[in-house]
Amino acid sequence: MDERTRADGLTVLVLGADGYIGWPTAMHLSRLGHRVVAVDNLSRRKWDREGGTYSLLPIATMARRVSRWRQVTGREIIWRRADLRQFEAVDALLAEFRPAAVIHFAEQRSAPFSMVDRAHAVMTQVNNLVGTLNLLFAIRDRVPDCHLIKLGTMGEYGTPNIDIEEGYLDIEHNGRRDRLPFPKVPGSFYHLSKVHDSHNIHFATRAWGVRATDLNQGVVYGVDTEETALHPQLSTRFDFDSIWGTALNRFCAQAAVGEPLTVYGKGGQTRGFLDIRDTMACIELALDNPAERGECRVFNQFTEQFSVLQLAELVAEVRRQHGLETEIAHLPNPRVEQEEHYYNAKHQHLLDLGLQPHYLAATLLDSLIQMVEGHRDRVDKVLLQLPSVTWKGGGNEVWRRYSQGRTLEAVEPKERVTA
Ligand code: NAD
Ligand code: USQ
Repeated sequence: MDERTRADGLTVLVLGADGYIGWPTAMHLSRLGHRVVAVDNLSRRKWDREGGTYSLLPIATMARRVSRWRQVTGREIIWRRADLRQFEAVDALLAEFRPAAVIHFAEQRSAPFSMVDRAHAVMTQVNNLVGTLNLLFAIRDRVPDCHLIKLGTMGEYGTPNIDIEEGYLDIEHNGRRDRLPFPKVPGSFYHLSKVHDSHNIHFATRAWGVRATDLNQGVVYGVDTEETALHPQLSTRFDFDSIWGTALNRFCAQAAVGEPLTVYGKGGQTRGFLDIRDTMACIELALDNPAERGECRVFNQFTEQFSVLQLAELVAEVRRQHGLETEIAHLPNPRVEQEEHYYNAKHQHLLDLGLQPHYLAATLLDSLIQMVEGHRDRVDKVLLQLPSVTWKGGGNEVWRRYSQGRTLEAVEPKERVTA
């Protein structure tokens, strides 16, 4: 038995368990001795097919993942395909498993995807808001004591010219004082969906006494956790295209194949970041220290902040140590965002609970670049280039024409995805 296994394992639903963070979390909690129910509607694989995108690391099907997990560790992860937009499905899951905690990752999480056109904006907000609302009602009626751990995002705050607090701000206005939700000015219809979710969750805690932890997470990087490293069929995704790939993933992939690093605009856009191993640790800390009944706790979940240009320079420096020069290109910014701004976001609560961060190291960047090099035959350079999805809409027809002509099967044989 693993030395960290708990005797008092909880029943935990992991929603969005087929995703980049959801799958490692399901395994991590299973290894800790929790009874894990992994839930997903596989929409992300469908969105990949829609846009001709794919994970650089081959990912196994959920059925194969859970059977490999059982074979490697002797542990069970219960797998259920369900769509959070269908209330009956959510209600049935909570009635059947009566979880002590629900960890909710199951949303459309790409800012560019939400900005393709009206249909994608509507789909993103319906998917995210309806799923979370269904969950809140099912918790109220089936498991009122259950702890909801919801993944929000640091991008909910935007880039205000004041320090960003953890969820709430003490305000004095016209001689009166109050503690109110921090004002939010997000930068895409996706990020807005998270703000709307946060308001709905906050209301449910006040109205019904739901316990909630809203984790405003920064950009996550890395693919190796103790559990994903156990077997190639336990790998998680690595996205590198302009719709799903985050800037750091893209820079690592671009460096690996000798393409210029695509910094949008000046590159002064500053964000919070954390290692995927710290995401696991934060979820564990939230689970072990639940919110009170009626409490809507907000933790800013990141460990360091970097500007986009700093990240590009870090990647270029790692290559330089191998004697390789990397070009940093400043491309026209397809997004509407500040390219130079003040940024100082607090992130103390998780440290107070005991988080011990893994800071971004050159060795980790090097290993990510080497991982891409090991799969360079799977890198489609077109996906590395400047996106045709723009925040103002102009180029989005091009994206649609491009994506319609491509399928996942066209860029890689099906058996490699599901192997
Ligand atoms: P992902 O796209 O890899 O995974 C999300 C999963 O949710 C997918 O497998 C998808 O099929 C599933 N899903 C979506 N809608 C669903 C629905 N209606 N019913 C059931 N399943 C559904 O995303 P990720 O990178 O793992 O992110 C997980 C969560 O963390 C998201 O909520 C995201 O907003 C948040 N987050 C991610 C990052 C990051 O850097 N990846 C940073 C901050 C916050
Ligand atoms: N950027 C580049 N070059 C690229 C790609 C992006 O300069 O090739 C820039 C963007 O313009 C932006 C910054 O990098 O200023 C971050 O973009 P990103 O694509 O790395 O991340 P973002 O769109 O913010 O979204 C990601 C996840 C999302 C999560 C969010 C956390 O996809 O699910 O919510 O990070 S946060 O940024 O804190 O909101």
